[in-house]
Order: sequence, then structure tokens, then C-alpha cells
Amino acid sequence: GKAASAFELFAIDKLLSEEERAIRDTVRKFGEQALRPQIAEWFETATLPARELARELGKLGVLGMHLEGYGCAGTNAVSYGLACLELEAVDSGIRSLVSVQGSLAMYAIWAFGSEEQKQEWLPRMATGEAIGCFGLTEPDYGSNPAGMRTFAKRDGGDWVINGTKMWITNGSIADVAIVWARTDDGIRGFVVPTDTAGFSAREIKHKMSLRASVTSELVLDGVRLPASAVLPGARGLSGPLSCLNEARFGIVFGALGAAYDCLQTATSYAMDREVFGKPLAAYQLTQEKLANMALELGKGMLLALHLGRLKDDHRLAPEQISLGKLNNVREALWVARECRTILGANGITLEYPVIRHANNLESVLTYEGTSEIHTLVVGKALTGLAAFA
Ligand code: TGC
Ligand code: FAD
Repeated sequence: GKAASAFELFAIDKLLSEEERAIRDTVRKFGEQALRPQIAEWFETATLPARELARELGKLGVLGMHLEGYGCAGTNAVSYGLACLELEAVDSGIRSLVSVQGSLAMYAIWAFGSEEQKQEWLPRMATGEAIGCFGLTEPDYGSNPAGMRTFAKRDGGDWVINGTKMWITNGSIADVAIVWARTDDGIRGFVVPTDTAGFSAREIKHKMSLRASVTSELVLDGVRLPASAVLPGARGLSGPLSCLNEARFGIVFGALGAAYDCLQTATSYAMDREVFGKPLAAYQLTQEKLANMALELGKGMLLALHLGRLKDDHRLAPEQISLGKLNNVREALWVARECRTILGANGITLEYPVIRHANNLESVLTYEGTSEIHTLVVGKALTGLAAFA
């Protein structure tokens, strides 16, 4: 018989424009040719060639692709989501590089920066010549960034920043860090060139997840910046949280890419693998797994596309992004683990992408707001009662 993929079964292509499909196919081809052959090695050795990759991704046009002007492509939100899905089908670490660059660092400057800051950084970040990172989380304040300790004080016309940021993607390879700090005037964002005296970054080693991604600790020890370094348009926690909305949106699609890659792998494995005299895919228990996974993938994609259409219509609310991030990452992780069982012992090796995706998705479940935090955002939307504290 003929085998269809989960997305084919749901006729997902019917919901995409010709341009959206073309962008998706271009990113998919890049992923298959330039990334997939090397990804397992980058993961195993924890050596992502991020600088070269950033330039290639810049050439591909995906860095800040959903932003307008300053060398950015200005695509719609759905296209950006599809690009995230294709990149994460290779590895969540690659999608992280693109998310942090485009949705966090570039978006912060694009949405809240001065004209000067935009001109200085955005065109070079769009080509991947300059790499950005986004420092919100601290060692003692992850889910609750309102408690941050990093402080920026005025000194004449200057700002002087002291503090530590933790778990910062691209931190030790970045040319520019967007650093969020408490001031006498509430939380503000700063554009910090990483060669500024007093700034240092240390790569975090021994990760068992997102190994094909650079994660770092940032130390700001008396970092002195001119008045022009502050992001003029961002005041209070809504500044960084608005950037998170962008990156979380990309993850709603991205996580499905990792799950899709697992399901494709497990399906073809089950058709080839013979157990007790016939293909594993011909057993009802296996088909039940495949059917339930295809359902979650298809439903997740319908949700992602619905949220994408709302976003393109400027009607997407943060709590709706939480619905998508919570559901799609949770289900993607479940799919990855279920696929792992289909591969048996082969499921635990890097010969197949499944355990790599499963391990990566543990980080995706935690970053950009943990599943518990998104549950509480949804709970607040349903009841009007905040249960965070
Ligand atoms: P709360 O008092 O509710 O709000 C404070 C201010 O923020 C506004 N706001 C938002 N604005 C825009 N978008 C949102 N999603 C917003 N949520 C809230 C709110 O209106 C208010 O504005 P104003 O003007 O009245 O001051 O805030 P809270 O302190 O109770 O916190 C709420 C909570 C827990 C949901 C929030 O703190 C949160 O989302 N925590 C999770 C932190 C998080 O996600 N960190 C991620 C760090 S970056 C990262 O992980 C990158 S990984 C990237 C990769 O590699 O892909
Ligand atoms: P905590 O906040 O200490 O949470 C621990 C546990 O407590 C979690 O299960 C959490 O859900 C739960 N919890 C917390 N509050 C509540 C509550 N009110 N009710 C019930 N349960 C609760 N951050 C950045 O700023 N920039 C980056 O680029 C970045 N990249 C990252 C890359 C990786 C690979 C990882 C793993 C993390 C990254 N982060 C980044 C940090 C990430 O955003 C935080 O890890 C995340 O927000 C959770 O914070 P935490 O680890 O301090 O956990």
C-alpha cells in the first residue's frame, strides 16, 4: 500500500499559499543539504560552527525574516513559523540560533531601538555577520524575571551595569548582547557590544540537551555604556516579554519539526524492521502509536497555522501563544519518546535523530517559559486569577 506522512494525511499543504510552500521548501532543502549530514557530529562533539552557520543562514534569508526593513525579508508570520519547523526538523539547536538572533536580539532592537541602533546592528545581523544574544534569565531568576538583580545605574551621562545572566544562547559567540537590567526607573534593555570592558561570557559545558547550540553565562562587571546604549522604546517587563512572544511563536511551529522528523524516522524504521516474522509497522500496537502521533502532529499544525493567521492579522494574544507553546512542545516530546520505543535499542544511538530530538525537546519544554508557566498563563486567562506567586 501507499504510505502518507502525517501532514499529507491532514492535507496541510492546502492551507498554505504558494509563497509559503516555496519558502518552506527552500529552507527544507538547505536543512537537508547543508545541515543534516553533519548535525549528529555537531551534537556529539558539542561543536556547532555557529559563525559560519550564521552567515549561511543569513544568505538563506531566515535571520529576522519576519521583520520589515534594515535588510530583513519581511515575510509573514506563517512563513517564519514554517522556516522554524524545517530548521528544527534538523535540530532544535539550529532553530534556537535563528530564534535568538531574529526573534529576540534583532526584534528587541527593531521594536524598541533608536534609529541609530537599528542602522548599526540590524543589517549586519540579518546577514549573520554579527551575532546577537538575549540576556534575561539570571542564576536565581528564570521563570520570574521580575526579580532580576542585574542593575544599571546612571553615572553622569553614562550607564554602569553589574550582574550575571545565565543560560544565554549564543552568549559566548555574540557580538552584541541585549541585556535586561533593573534601573531606578524600572526594567530597561541595553545594547551591549560584547567587547565592552567588564563584559565576559563563559560557555556552559556538559549539557545533555541542545548540544548543537552554544549556551553561556554572561558576567557584567562594571560595564560602562553611553546614554545611547539604552533601548528607548522598552519600559518595564513588557519589553522583554514582547520579544518572548515572537520567539515562542516560532517554537509553536518549530517543535512540530522535531516531532515530524521523529515520526518519519520511526515510520520508515517500522516498515523495514521485521519482528516475529513480519514488519513492525504491520502490528496493531505499532499502528496505534503511529496513528496517535500523526493525530497530535496534525492537530498541533492546525493550531500553529491558526495562531499564525491570527498573528498575520495582528490579533494574536500572548495567552494564545502560551496555548500553542504548551501543547506543541509537550506533544512533540511525547512523540519523540514514543518514536524512541519503535526504534528499540537503535533508538538510543545518534545513528538516528530520535534520541537527539527527545533530549533537545527537554530544553525546549523549559526555555521560553516552562510548561508550568504557560499552564499558569492559560489558567489566568481562564479564571482571571494569577497563580504565579
Ligand atoms: P505581569 O505582572 O503579569 O506583567 C508584567 C508586565 O508585562 C506585561 N506582559 C506582557 N507583555 C507582552 N507580552 C507578554 N507575554 C506579557 N506578559 C505580561 C504585562 O502587561 C505587564 O505590563 P505593565 O506595562 O503593566 O508593566 O508579570 P509577572 O511578573 O507576573 O510575570 C508573568 C510571567 C510569569 C508569565 C512572566 O514572568 C514569564 O513569562 N516568565 C517566564 C520567563 C521566560 O519565559 N523566560 C525566557 C527567557 S529567554 C529564553 O528562554 C530564550 S531560549 C531561546 C532559544 O534558544 O530558542
Ligand atoms: P525555575 O524558574 O527555577 O523553575 C524550576 C521549576 O519550577 C520549573 O519546573 C518551573 O516551571 C517551576 N516553577 C517556577 N515557577 C513556578 C510557579 N509559580 N508555579 C509552579 N511551578 C513553578 N534565557 C535567556 O534569557 N536567554 C536565552 O537565550 C536562554 N537560552 C536558554 C537555552 C537553554 C538551552 C536553556 C535550558 C535555557 C535558556 N534560557 C535562556 C533560560 C530559560 O528561559 C530558563 O531556564 C527558564 O525560563 C526557566 O528558568 P529556570 O531554569 O531558572 O527554572
